[in-house]
Order: sequence, then C-alpha cells, then structure tokens
Amino acid sequence: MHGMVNIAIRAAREAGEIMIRQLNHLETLSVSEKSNNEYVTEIDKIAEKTIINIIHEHFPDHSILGEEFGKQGDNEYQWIIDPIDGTTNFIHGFPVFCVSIAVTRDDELEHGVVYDPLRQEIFSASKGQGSQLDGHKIRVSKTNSLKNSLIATGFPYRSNKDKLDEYLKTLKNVIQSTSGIRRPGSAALDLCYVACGRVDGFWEFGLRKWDVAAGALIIKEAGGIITNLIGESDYLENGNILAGNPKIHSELLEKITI
Ligand code: 2AM
Ligand code: CA
Repeated sequence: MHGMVNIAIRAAREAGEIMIRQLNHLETLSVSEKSNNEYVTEIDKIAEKTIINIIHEHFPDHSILGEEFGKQGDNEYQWIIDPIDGTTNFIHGFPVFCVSIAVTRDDELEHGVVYDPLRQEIFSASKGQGSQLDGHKIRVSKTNSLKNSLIATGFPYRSNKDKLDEYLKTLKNVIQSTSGIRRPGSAALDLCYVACGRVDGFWEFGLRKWDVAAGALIIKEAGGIITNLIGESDYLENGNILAGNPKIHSELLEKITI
C-alpha cells in the first residue's frame, strides 16, 4: 500500500476516534451555524486539525484543502479533507457519518480513503491499483437493470434550495423506476457503497469537493462511473453528481437528464 494511503488511514482513524468519544456526550456538543442551515461542531474542527497535523508531520510541504480551515499551501500534492461527512447525522447521533481524505497531484486524483468509525470500515483506492474495503478488493454491483436496483441520493439542503423543484423531478422519475431509494446523509459513504455494490447508483446536487474527491476515486477504481448530471467528467468542480455501475449509470442518466 502506498505511504500516503497509510498516512491517510492513520489520520482518518484518529479523527474517527475523536468522533466516537464525543458520541456518548452529544448533549455537551457545541454546534454553530456556519451559514444558512449549514452546521459545524467543535469536533469537525478538532478532527480536521488532527488530520492536518498528521499529514504535515510526514509531508510538511503538501497543500491542504479542508472543509473547515480552507486552503493552505501551494504544492503539486493537495490533500482534500472532510473531517466529518454527515455532520447533521453526527449532531443527532444518527449513525451514518465518516471521514473523507483524498490526495491529488496536479489536480488528478491519486489516492482516496473514507473511514466509517462506527462500522470501523476503511474504504481506500490508489489510481490504477483498484479499490479495497478493509484491504479486500471491491467491485461495483452487477445489477443490470434500474428496475432491480437500490439507489442512494441526497436532498438539496437550504443553501441549495433553489434547486429543489429540479431535484424533485429527478426523484419522481427515479422512484418510479427502481426497487428502492435510500437517503443516508453522507455523500462520501454513499459513493463507497456504490463502489462495493451495497447500492447500485447515486445522485445528488450541489456537493463540494471534499464530499466527493475520495469516494469518486474509490468508485472509478472499483469499475464504476462517476460524472455530473449530464454525463460529463467535470463532476468535482460542478458538484452535481451521478454515479453507478456502468449499466445503472447509463440508465440513471436517462431518468435524470431532464
Ligand atoms: P457534510 O456533512 O460534510 O456537510 C448530505 O446530503 C451530503 O451533503 C453530506 O455529504 C453533507 O456533507 C453534504 N452537505 C453539504 N452541506 C450541507 C448542508 N448544509 N446540509 C446537509 N448536508 C450538507
Ligand atoms: Ca463535513
């Protein structure tokens, strides 16, 4: 396994431990509203600092793009960090959240690690090396028709609420064509669940780079497809995400491009 992946896993596990310790004392958690309906806890910040410190111990020159502290440095290598993906779930003790860490080199995704501290599952991938769950190779599902598929999604939240009507049209189309829809609340984990075949596809509007970067590489290396909502490859900048195994991705694309 690549040295950077080992460091990402170490950092993600440390951040995950901080979350789990807090989970038994959620009533004392200090929560603030970053912007319209976007919440952040002291734990998001402590976890991101912990991750950055571990990265910088080993790679002091590398740049960072983190959800809470933004961009630092200017190096060909950039670490893209979401210390808690699924903060709303975490605040409520709803057990779906994770740590997401990706590494890009000259803006190309090289490594991705997503850690679910409750299930203690590590999803990881390096470019050209395939994807793993706890060290075992994973592949997207073989489900070959939308009718038999389980699809994950996320709703537009307040800062994105102008997109709600557009989103609801896509939801109506997809609900009518699949076995079921799930809305777990952590986009990074949803992407990993596509990668290991627990769901067959996923779509969401208005995601940020740190929600998507690691999961995107994990899907691609597991044989899946990830694009924006019209099938183009600028999904990381665009933030509107459509993913799935190759067959389900192309069927979903027909239902979602409206
Ligand atoms: P976050 O917890 O890191 O913010 C849920 O639909 C997905 O959207 C999660 O990955 C969540 O990541 C992201 N998201 C970003 N901003 C959000 C917000 N204001 N409310 C809910 N989810 C948000
Ligand atoms: Ca977050």
